[in-house]
Amino acid sequence: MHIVRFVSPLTDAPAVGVDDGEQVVELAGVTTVAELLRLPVEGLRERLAGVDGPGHPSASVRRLAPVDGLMEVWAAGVTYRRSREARVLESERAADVYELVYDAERPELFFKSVAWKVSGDGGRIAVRSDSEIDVPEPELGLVLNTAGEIAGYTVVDDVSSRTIEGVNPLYLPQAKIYLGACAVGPAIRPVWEVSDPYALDITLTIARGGETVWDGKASTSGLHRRLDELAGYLFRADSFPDGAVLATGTSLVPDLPFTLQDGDAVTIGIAEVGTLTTTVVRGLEAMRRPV
Ligand code: DO4
Ligand code: MG
Repeated sequence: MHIVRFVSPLTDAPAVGVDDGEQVVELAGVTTVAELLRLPVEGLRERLAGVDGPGHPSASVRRLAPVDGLMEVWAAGVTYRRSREARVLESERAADVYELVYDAERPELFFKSVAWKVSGDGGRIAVRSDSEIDVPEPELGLVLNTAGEIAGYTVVDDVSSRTIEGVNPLYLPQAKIYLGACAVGPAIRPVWEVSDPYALDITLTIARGGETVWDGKASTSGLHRRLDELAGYLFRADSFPDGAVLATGTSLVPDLPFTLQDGDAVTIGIAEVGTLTTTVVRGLEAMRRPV
């Protein structure tokens, strides 16, 4: 079962429902994911338990990113050995900051996106026009309720400019936060349905003109941190009245000088969680253009 945010065929407005793979049943009286994240995990489980049809055929609904209201997207960094190695290589002068943070007690956490800027499944992601090397970062996303409990899991793409981050780590916000840099979806898998979040396969495929130009596979078993530790640091000194999504870092980084190009199709799969597909555009104007 997945919690989905979608365009209701009845009202043409965003709605929230439960998808069992065959049909999506709208949740009566609930219009945002944020409302569900104000419930404790047990309350959410009870709220979803009795949901029953009739619904809309699952294949026919247009999914939206499962992020709304005052929800924020945050991300953890250098949580896998591969991320540490790739950043040490791309960094022009400050390679040791990545080695230090990998081993430090306090994790690296950074702000990624407000809700309205997040792209969903079937949407667009962007590479900046002032960057030459850009990559998707496929990451397991923790969906955290207002109490900081893990309520579910989703797929996050922490799209990043390696050019800008590589010049100076203080440029990280410009490398990581811009229109088109964050995609989340296609839905949320409730926490109680995922048996072992430390044993999930993650795949990344980048296709160009119908041909695969990069693909790779990893597993959350390589994660160097505990998930509740990452969530705990995020909630230590901050408040999230509508909950948050916390991306847990990447372990799939194409070797230099691979870069995303305009028109590439990026597909990220996480076992038991879902598959998120987006298309790359180049530059702000292309990202702003109506679909
Ligand atoms: O330290 C920079 C960002 C790292 C990151 O985004 C990741 O490891 O996924
Ligand atoms: Mg990342």
